[in-house]
Amino acid sequence: MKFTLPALPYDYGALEPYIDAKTMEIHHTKHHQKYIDDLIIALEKHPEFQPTSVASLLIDLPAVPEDIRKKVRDNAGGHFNHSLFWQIMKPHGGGKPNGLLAEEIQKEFGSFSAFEGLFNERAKTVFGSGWAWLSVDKSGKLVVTALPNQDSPLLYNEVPLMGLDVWEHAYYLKYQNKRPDYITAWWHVINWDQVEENYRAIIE
Ligand code: MN3
Repeated sequence: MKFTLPALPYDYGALEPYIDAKTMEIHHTKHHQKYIDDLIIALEKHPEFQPTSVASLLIDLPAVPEDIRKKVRDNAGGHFNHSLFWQIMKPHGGGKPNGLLAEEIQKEFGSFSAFEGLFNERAKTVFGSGWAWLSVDKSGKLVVTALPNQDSPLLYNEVPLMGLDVWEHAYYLKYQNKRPDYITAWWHVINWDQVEENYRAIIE
């Protein structure tokens, strides 16, 4: 299994003015790359252990050799989470989801704006570094959660549809301490078609 940095599906400046080009470039080529590098270094200690995918490491973390488990949790998490993050954004994104996902959001949270409010609240109140998530739990229900560090919903038996990185490295250059402004801006770049596709991949 080779772990490599996925190419962004758009240019670094494509999400301007909501997310600036410099932040995107550093985030992708330095931060995401570092998780991959550190994951590879950790796994090199156990050549007998051959994971089939980055997701499999997180879904079955107890199968990972104990002495590298924490490093794998953090760095496979970082790799998986960022790979998803790039996909669920696009230039001229935003708006609202359609189809099945829209129906399910309505059913679970009452309305799209109630869902948005809950998600924003989770994202704002992550203390320190972490992510806000929209995931599907093991009973098939949509859930909004906040998780610390690079913890993936996969660790908790949930499959993420979309996540918002609220580590300072994701917004500090442009927004400094104003995380709520970054969160508000981010809704303009969500790729709802991809989020819907992620949902269909789970339920169909
Ligand atoms: Mn990040």
